[in-house]
Amino acid sequence: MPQAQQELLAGLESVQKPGRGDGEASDDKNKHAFWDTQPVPKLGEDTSGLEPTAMGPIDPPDMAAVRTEPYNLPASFEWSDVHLNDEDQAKELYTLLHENYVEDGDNMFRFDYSIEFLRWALQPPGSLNEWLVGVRVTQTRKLVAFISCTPAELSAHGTRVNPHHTAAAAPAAAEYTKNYDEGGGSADALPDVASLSVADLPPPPPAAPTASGTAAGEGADEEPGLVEVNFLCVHKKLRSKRLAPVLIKEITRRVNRRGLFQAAYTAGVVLPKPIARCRYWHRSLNPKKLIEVGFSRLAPRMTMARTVKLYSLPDQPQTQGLRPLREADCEPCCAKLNTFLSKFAIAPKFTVAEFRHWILTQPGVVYSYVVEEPGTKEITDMISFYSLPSSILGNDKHRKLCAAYSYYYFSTKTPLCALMNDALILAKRLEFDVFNALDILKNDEYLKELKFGIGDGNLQYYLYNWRAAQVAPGQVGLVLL
Ligand code: MYA
Repeated sequence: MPQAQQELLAGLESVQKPGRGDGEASDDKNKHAFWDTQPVPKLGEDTSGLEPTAMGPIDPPDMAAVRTEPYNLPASFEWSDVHLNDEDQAKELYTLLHENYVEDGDNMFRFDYSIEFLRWALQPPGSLNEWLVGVRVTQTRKLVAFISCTPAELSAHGTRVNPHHTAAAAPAAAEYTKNYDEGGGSADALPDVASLSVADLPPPPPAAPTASGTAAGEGADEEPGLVEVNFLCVHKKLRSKRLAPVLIKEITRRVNRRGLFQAAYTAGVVLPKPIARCRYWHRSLNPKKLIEVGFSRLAPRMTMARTVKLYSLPDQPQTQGLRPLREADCEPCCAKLNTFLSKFAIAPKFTVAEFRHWILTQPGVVYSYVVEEPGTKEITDMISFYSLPSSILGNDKHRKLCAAYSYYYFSTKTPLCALMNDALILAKRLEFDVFNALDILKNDEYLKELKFGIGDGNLQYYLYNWRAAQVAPGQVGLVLL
């Protein structure tokens, strides 16, 4: 790659889960009052060459030890499931995340998940309202913290991530002797409610549209093996008060009560202990805007005109037979996607109902396309990307950065580079400013070739209560939103 282009690409800033971007944790960073009490490998543990027999659950499933009562919150705060089918509650969650969720390291951008996106991400087949865990200020009803999970199926190194637990879910009451402030989880130092901004509080929410504990999405075909945890968020005014460990323990309890003891999640921060450390790459689609908002910078010796030319794309997709994915394609495409993903060490597996939910195009949320063989009508390839804008903080001219993120794909005939080039063209036509991709799956086959620039932080992948050998990014087949 020419030097100027290399410099330009290197200058791309990333909007991603915050990452330290450094290598190994120092001794101090190795101390984790909460995480050191959890069933996860220690940071210092060498998990690079684990034998298959050493992989599996860290703590055996023990339904009798699962606490039946919710963890205690400090006075003035209470648990409150979030019902996304209720417009007001959906808006409240949107606002909490819009104002408090993940920012880049320089606090220039903040993820701005849309309400429709949140419904898509949090209401797949088998989802439960009780797994959309909110914390409200009792007096004002303000939503100030959140954590969520959804059911999924995953294999790690060829083994299903599930301890083959067969006990009935949601068992009868059992005594649980631990209390939440063991293990660094105390949240008793929270500030008084009065210190929260309560000027624009919404009225108390109306009755929930579905009963707590009922499915929030359509029914899953099979019992899930684990959950995927996401959207952990604590209001900025409640930070560093040990509320996050309480949220994590409460969602763990609720998942355990349903008979599940494993989870997958990603974070920009380094915690004990990543199973993979991955990196975002960024492909400019609208370089002028990206430079104006400080997402990228003009490389030395590059003019704006040359930069725009460098990133220009054809108007139309180039692959013959490329068309939007249709409902009727879901069954064969689900099988092909599962086959493709099964080659990765960390591999999700979808039912057809889940495939339909996750992959069928929903404008403004997720976009999917297939290549159909003209003669046989067989689907040979698939690409998809999702829409995750970011708020641009403190810029008068531009308020929103429109980012497309590479999602699931398979390719059996068209070269991946050609497919992804079409994804860029389609994303550009949909007026995205940038196309992001992690270095997972087979993405390193196209990243440099298609002029992606490397981002500036890592995204760590984690498994909860499952010891497994650490893998390279190219062995990860899982995309978390
Ligand atoms: S990743 C996205 C996380 N969200 C954000 O980054 C949004 C902006 N930040 C915030 O809202 C807060 O800073 C958060 C921490 C909420 C992140 N994952 O309450 P604290 C540990 C896990 O005083 P706060 C996503 O959503 C930290 O190391 N732990 O801190 C996936 C420390 O523990 P230790 C984290 O800053 C979430 C403790 O929290 C994270 O006020 C997966 C401090 O607590 C993090 N991203 O709040 C969750 N950040 O002392 C795990 C900090 O030990 C799921 N911490 O170092 C586990 C599986 C559960 C289900 C199991 C089922 C079986």
